[in-house]
Amino acid sequence: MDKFSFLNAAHAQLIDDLYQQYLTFPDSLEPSWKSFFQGFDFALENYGEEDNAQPANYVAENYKSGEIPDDILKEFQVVNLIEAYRSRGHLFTKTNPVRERRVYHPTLDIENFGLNSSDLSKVFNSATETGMSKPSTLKELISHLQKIYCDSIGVEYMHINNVEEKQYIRNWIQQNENQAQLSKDEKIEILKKLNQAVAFENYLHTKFVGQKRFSLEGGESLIPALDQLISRASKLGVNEVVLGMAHRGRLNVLTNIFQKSSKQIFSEFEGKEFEEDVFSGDVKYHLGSSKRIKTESGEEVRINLVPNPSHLETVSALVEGICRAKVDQEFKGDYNQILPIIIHGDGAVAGQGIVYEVAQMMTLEGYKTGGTVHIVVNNQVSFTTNYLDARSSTYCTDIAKVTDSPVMHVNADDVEAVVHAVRFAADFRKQFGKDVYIDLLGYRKYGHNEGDEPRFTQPYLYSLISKHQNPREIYKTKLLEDKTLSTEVLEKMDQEFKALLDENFDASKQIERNTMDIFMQEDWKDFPMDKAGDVLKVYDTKFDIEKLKNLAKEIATLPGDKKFIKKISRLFDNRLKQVETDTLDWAQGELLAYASLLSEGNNIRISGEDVQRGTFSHRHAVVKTEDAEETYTPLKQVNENQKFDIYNSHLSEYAVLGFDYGYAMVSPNTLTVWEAQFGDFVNGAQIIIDQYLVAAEDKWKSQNGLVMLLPHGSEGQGAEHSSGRLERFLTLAANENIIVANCTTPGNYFHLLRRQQKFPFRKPLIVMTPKSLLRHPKVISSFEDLANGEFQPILDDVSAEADKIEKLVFCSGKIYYDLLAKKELINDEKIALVRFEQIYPLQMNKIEEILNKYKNRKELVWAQEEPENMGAWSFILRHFRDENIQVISPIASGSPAPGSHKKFEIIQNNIINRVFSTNDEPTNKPLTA
Ligand SMILES: Cc1ncc(C[n+]2csc(CCOP(=O)(O)OP(=O)(O)O)c2C)c(N)n1
Ligand SMILES: [Mg+2]
Repeated sequence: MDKFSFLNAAHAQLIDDLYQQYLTFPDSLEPSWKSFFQGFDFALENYGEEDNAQPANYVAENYKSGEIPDDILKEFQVVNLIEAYRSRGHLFTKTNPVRERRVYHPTLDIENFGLNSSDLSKVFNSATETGMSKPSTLKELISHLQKIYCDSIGVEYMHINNVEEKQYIRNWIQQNENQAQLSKDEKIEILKKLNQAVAFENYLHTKFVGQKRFSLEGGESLIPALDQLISRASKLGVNEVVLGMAHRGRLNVLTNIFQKSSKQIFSEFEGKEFEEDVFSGDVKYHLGSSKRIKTESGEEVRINLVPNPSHLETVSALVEGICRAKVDQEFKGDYNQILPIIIHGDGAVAGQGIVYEVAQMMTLEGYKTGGTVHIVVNNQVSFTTNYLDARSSTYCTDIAKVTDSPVMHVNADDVEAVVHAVRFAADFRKQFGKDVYIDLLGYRKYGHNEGDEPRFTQPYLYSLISKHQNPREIYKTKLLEDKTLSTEVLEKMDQEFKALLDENFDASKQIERNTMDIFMQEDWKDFPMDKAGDVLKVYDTKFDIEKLKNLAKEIATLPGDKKFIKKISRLFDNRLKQVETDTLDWAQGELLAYASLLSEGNNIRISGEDVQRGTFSHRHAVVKTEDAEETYTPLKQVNENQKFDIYNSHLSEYAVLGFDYGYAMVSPNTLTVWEAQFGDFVNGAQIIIDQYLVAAEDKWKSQNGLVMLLPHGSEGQGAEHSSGRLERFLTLAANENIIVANCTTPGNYFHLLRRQQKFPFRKPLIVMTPKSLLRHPKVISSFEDLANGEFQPILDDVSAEADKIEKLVFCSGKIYYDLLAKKELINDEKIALVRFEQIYPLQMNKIEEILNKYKNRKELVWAQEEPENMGAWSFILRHFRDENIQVISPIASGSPAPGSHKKFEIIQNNIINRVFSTNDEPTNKPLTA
């Protein structure tokens, strides 16, 4: 490296400009430039001449003429060295407990900065820039920088663009040379937690040989880390912690942080079932928990571990949603009272895309949570895959760069450094409300699980690991050496904990059956789990008609003192006209459901891509003034005591659905709605649906009232944008785990949404929502329908004379209006069109009644516009095994809809004609276009 490269690169004008900036706002400059000019000022003060007081001139002229005094040049070079420690020091740390780190170039050797060993004893002023109290020798300075930047903690923060944040971090780590300062009591507490972590794993290892537990061994310092993070955060005002983590170390966290009795955990290892047979339960390392604990310093904190599926990283979106719900509802907008913590594996955090989707939520108005502390249990391996095959980025935590978040890479064997790092995380998060990452660099003592042989794939690494002391032994030795504790005290601590485990092991044998620890049970006490069948009961969703009319007028009226674009004014005028003429369209049905629920004391949250306006421009829940783009949200005016929040999300389905599912998980009194742009995009979030939405009640007794709106229906828009994948939801429906609806009237939609909040329990509701029906002249309801009606899962054909009906047609959704148009066109009297407005659970008694009523029918048909292998047909067939029911649909297909509009019309007409055909062609034959 050219020893003067830093100076050579300097462009004279640029330097002058920057110097002026430095003189006015020194903190607005990149730290390297700031240091440069500080060095320059220093040099000027000591060696400069008045008429040459421009840094660029000074450097350029003197460098050219070779007249810069050597001392000044050296000072600049030392400034460069300091900057290099700050920006690259993390590459040269002692953070890997079991193997040598990769070598990065250029190194921090002083020769790379134009310095040499003869400079080591020289005194440099710039040392004071690094927190040293006075100018110091280069040797002292390097030792100081090594401690701050290259010891057990590597700090990455120079990528952050905000100068204030960088300055804060620099000051924080410069105190006490970035080494933990702990009292004797604190050290004992840390050892106690480490002891518990190690002893717990050892115990399971010997008592339940070869059983899967996903041991934390090699990363046990996670336990004191969490303990100290929670204490520090609670001292800073946090009252509640929400933790998301995967398999690794979860049992240890449940026992040693969540105080779940090891007796219960041991009994689960013994295979004791949960008490309630109706729940299928889940493996022990997926269960959640909620507890109130007291920290060492006496603060009470509520801590929650979110139940999670095997799918790595999925839980992180829920953690954020849960925290946000608590901020909105319980902590009245104060983000400092709750702390989200996400624990990742090194493989998962680098590999799973949802990590990025969640990271992007950090400052978004509708999704922020005041900063998340991320801890990566980095055991340098992912199942059998080496880190070099697990990512292209330097660090597994490089996602931190996306949000300008600091990272601390810590040697997990140095538990004091680990504690120091998490304290930093709590402080930084509190100060700036941003994410922080802790990369806990350890190893994995055994295979991926305890039955695996790690030497198949990493024989050399595991030969090193097998000889490596565990972090407890390392810390004990340290405490003995620095005389914090005596051998006797240490042994007593070990024995006490071992005795406790023995006692619990014996007691676990007595347990007959276990009770499941329910996540956030306190929030659900008013919603006891109800038995199957309740969804089909009638719930009173009526609403006073006069009040409803007033609400309708209120939300259709724009403020007179604000100016909106013409189209908006017209749209709202039209809404008022609908109110006057008692012809309410789909949007009014939806908005009035929200307005009435708000006025009854519910909160509402709606989120998804472009939901404020609505993808199809029907909702306009938020409008903007013409000149200033000031927002006006009519529904916010309805009830000042309730929240109506509607947020356009970032372009993510997986994380946002996970977030909103999490939100609803703790918000029974908030109608929480997520809308897909088009129904087919829901498949990007399939993991949330499969692992949580349909299964959480079974696995963890967790209720959730989330509403999913999925625009659905063939309208000739091409192969996509037609399907909310109704068939998938129906395949996943069982034991009333979800409700699936496809309504055809604004009135029924109004009652469907209101019913969500009237149930004495909560169930996810999936609605296939319309597109063209939003403006269809027949898709209107009256105030009477809304105010005095109820949700009707099945709509019989009111125009049909039962005795005349020869063909009974069951259908659902938009196709009904196409069929109706044809029926009216040909004045048909032999066909009855019955709509399934709620497809799951089916209202079988009503259907039976209908089947009996049309006793002269010769044919029973299910008509759908989805291809035969999609839509509801398979589900219908399963439910009408004993009826001779036939299908009329497009033929089975790999894609949900035809590519061209023309083809769509042919197919759609074909189906309609088929339903009304009087010829003898059997209707069970698939139709081709
Ligand atoms: C989405 C997903 N893909 C694959 C798996 C299977 N799997 C379970 S653990 C694991 C390795 C995880 O590695 P890492 O994140 O480093 O965590 P560790 O087990 O090392 O603690 C894999 C691939 C999974 N659980 N989830
Ligand atoms: Mg790993």
